Amino acid sequence: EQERKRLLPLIQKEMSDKRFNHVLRVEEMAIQLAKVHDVSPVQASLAALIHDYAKERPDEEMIHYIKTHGLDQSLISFGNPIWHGILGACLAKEELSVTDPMVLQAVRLHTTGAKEMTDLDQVIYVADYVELGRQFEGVEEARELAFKDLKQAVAYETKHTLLYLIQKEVSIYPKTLETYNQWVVKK
Ligand code: DGI
Ligand code: FE
Ligand code: FE
Ligand code: FE
Repeated sequence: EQERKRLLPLIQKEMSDKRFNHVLRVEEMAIQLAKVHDVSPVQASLAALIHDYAKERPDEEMIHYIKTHGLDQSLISFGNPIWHGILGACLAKEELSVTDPMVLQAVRLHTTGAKEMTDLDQVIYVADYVELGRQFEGVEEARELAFKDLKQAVAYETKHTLLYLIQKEVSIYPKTLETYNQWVVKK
């Protein structure tokens, strides 16, 4: 696609080779998952390519952006892990002229998930977690679930991310808890 060709160099110059290679692996995984789960591979590719676009911006620049663009000010007490998806969606629109609201939402939610997630949101959330470069205990189970049952893969990722964050005793972003309550808690 033409759009992909336009974006690749713009994305690459924002990040280290290591992160760019992660982005390409997320794209590969997102396209595969999209095909299995009846999601547009074009939207999956685009969202994957821009999902970590803001990840290497300096903290001061991100804080300034949050203060001046009417974003939720409680964001400031978190940090890059929580900022980069939200700002990534904003900056991809402003700087890369990506306009598809579905793609931008998938980028915005890719770290925390949300109570309501479209199939595209789920594909990006999960593809980031199970791309072939990821190595952690349980990644193979998560990968298998990603192809078999996307919703269960979202639940698995949410539960294990939360366990990991709690073990580290770091703050939990409210949206991460909302995702847990919606996707993990048995009803
Ligand atoms: O950007 P990536 O490293 O590819 O992956 P990501 O955007 O999915 O996650 C970035 C980090 O954010 C990851 O280490 C887990 C962390 N994270 C997810 N939810 C929360 C969180 N960190 C905090 N402090 N609070 C959260 O609620
Ligand atoms: Fe990310
Ligand atoms: Fe993720
Ligand atoms: Fe990522």
